[in-house]
Amino acid sequence: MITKIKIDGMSCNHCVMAITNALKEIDTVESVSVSLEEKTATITSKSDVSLDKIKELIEEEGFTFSGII
Ligand SMILES: [Cu+2]
Repeated sequence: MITKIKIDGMSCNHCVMAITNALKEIDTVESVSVSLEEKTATITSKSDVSLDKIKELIEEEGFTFSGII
């Protein structure tokens, strides 16, 4: 399944990599595509991913989870 979320606070490719790597830590996640321009992350996973977990990982990296698109 595909989950697309909005993230605020990214300013460069380092931010993109930090979020990509953080979200890939989730067991069921197969791939993550982050867009700096759109301020989004598209998460492909084998099954449902926990939004609470996504939010927690993003906030641990210092960014803001701004909901599902
Ligand atoms: Cu950055």
